[in-house]
Amino acid sequence: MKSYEGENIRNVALTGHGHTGKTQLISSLLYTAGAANRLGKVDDGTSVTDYDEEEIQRKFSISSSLAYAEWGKTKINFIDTPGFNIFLHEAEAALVAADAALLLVHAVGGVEVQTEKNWALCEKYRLPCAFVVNQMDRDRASFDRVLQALREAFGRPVIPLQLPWGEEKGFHGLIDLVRMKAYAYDSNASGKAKESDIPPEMTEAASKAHESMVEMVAEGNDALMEEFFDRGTIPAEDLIPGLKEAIRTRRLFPVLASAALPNVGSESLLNFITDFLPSPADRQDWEGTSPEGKSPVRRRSADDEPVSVYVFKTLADPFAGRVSYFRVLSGILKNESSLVNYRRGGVEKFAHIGIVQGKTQTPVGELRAGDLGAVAKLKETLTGDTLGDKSAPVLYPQVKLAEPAISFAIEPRSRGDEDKLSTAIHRMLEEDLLLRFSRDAQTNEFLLAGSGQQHVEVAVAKLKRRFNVEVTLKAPKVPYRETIRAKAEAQGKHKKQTGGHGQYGDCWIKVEPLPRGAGFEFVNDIFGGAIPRNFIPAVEKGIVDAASRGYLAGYPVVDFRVILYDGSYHDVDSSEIAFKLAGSKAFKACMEHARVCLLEPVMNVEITVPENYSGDIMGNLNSRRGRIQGMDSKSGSTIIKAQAPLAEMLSYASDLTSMTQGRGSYAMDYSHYDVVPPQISEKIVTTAKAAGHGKEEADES
Ligand SMILES: Nc1nc2c(ncn2[C@@H]2O[C@H](COP(=O)(O)OP(=O)(O)O)[C@@H](O)[C@H]2O)c(=O)[nH]1
Ligand SMILES: [Mg+2]
Repeated sequence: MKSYEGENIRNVALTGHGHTGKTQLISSLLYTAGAANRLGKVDDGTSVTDYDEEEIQRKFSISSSLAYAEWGKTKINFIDTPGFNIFLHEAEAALVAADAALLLVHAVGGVEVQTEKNWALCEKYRLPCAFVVNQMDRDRASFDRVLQALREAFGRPVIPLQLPWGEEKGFHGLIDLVRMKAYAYDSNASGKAKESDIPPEMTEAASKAHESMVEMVAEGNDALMEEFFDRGTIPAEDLIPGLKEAIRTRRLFPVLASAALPNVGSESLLNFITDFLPSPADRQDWEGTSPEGKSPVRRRSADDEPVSVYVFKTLADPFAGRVSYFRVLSGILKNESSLVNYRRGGVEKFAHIGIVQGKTQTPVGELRAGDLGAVAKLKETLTGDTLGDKSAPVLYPQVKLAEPAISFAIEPRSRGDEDKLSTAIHRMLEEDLLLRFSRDAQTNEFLLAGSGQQHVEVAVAKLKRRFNVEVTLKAPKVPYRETIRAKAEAQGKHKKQTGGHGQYGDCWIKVEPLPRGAGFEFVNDIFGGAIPRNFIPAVEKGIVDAASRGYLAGYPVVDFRVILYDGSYHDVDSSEIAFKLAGSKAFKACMEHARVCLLEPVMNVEITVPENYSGDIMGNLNSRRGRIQGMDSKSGSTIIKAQAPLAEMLSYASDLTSMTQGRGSYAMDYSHYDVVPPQISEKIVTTAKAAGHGKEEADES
């Protein structure tokens, strides 16, 4: 394929609630544009972007994937994203690659929980966005009702650029409100249309919608407003640039209609993407810093800048190894070039760069600023890394994702599985930034944490299918943590005189609480060599190890600072191990006075139930230590927003089903960690101690 210049590229992410048809729509668009020689279908497992076996089997997208089509002079890169709550982090990580989003909305279901979440993500990343009301061919589909709901949710700047022609099964075409023409689609799912004048029965509705759209475009643009007042309308050649600008600056959010499966609307949508959505060249400069983070560095998305790329996705392929998906943020990336990884320091060779059509990669000679591609076998590069020209250092900020919400113990089925587990899991962690793997220091169980039960289940299924490692998933656990609420200081001294060589390590440390989410900080405040410099990392290691084993109930201690300020050593007897043990002892001694408490994850919960259940649901939330944050009603349903501790929500799925006879639904994601109330904390600590956790553990020294 020829190499496309930024101006002629569109990077479009398809986002939206699960099952709105994102994956199907991409397959249909590719077919219409001639980029695929048959119409791939999600339902047959033949779509282009749901190619992973887990996706084919479950019939929904789990990770983001790429596809492309050439349409006129333009290359369109599609980024398919998963719509389900528990995989939203995947969608978010991939948005960096996009210059605009198509937010799909179900023509029957309308605005759903993930519609709002994806809208919020577009807002967060300042992504221009258009709504596509898909599945217009379904029974009870209604463009008007969905438009109404979109306006209620997102306001007046939501404007239709098309009207559907025909309803439900009879939906066969579109009225284009910019060009004021009608397009009747082939019934053979080619996605191609015949242009004609607007049919008489639709002229009135079309004129009305056209006028209000023109008015909205003119509203934010003085020159257009004048023209509109003078002539009562704006000709298409002036309207198009005005509309384009309004979309780019997020002043207007167009609404389009489609039916991906019978392939009605594809040609119009491809035209919309090329004519109205911004190209990489239209975007603001990328803002990064120098690698050490001190001074700002800006790069234009242009070929004449030094090359820099950002890795937005990593795939762990059992055969090809690690595959990195990237966007060229600036400059031209040539095949076979070597770039510096400015996050990690090493040099990486980009041998065999390629463009990505679902699971297939096609080698290319170069990729220009704004384009997307992939490369296999980078040595140490992971998602979120910046790589660039060795003479032009830059580091772009990483997308900061949420924390895992739930953790499960997993047990290898056999000895063979246990041996392979750690390697396989570590490759999966590279691919999915929200998965966490650890080992419970007391029980020795392997723990796998993720955004929700299904997230962890999918990970376990992938382990088996891709890496041939079988594990059993045990009951969920709440990933409690511990933290301190007071400053403390103490000495840790390890001294032993047994026979020949003795052991001697001695340190004094202070501990201080840090704000939630700050993690761990170590400050070396030793003056005059009270502890030789080479032993200081050992002290830190001893503290980190002890903190990971917890103090109260065996959960990692977080959000605190340690200041190492004094100590002593012995010329012969001091060793790394002795200082490590001293560090660990000092930490434990500090904990006795630092008012240690338990932290628990608190979740955002959004529950949708028929109105008459809302009283029961709220009462029940109260009994789960929930805090109601807001209520909304929408066409007979009540939407309750609340925050509740994860520990109280583990069985919510089945409880909600029985409370509402299956008519309620909910979505939940991680919000923050909060202190566990004393009585509850006491019980957790007692149970943990009975299981052999916590401070009663035998001192290893
Ligand atoms: N009738 C009809 N079904 C569709 C349409 N688009 C998608 N579907 C079906 O809706 C389901 C979900 O589609 P999919 O593309 O996986 O949705 P995604 O989760 O948004 O990617 C599949 O069974 C599709 O065949 C459409 O326009 N009309
Ligand atoms: Mg999908």
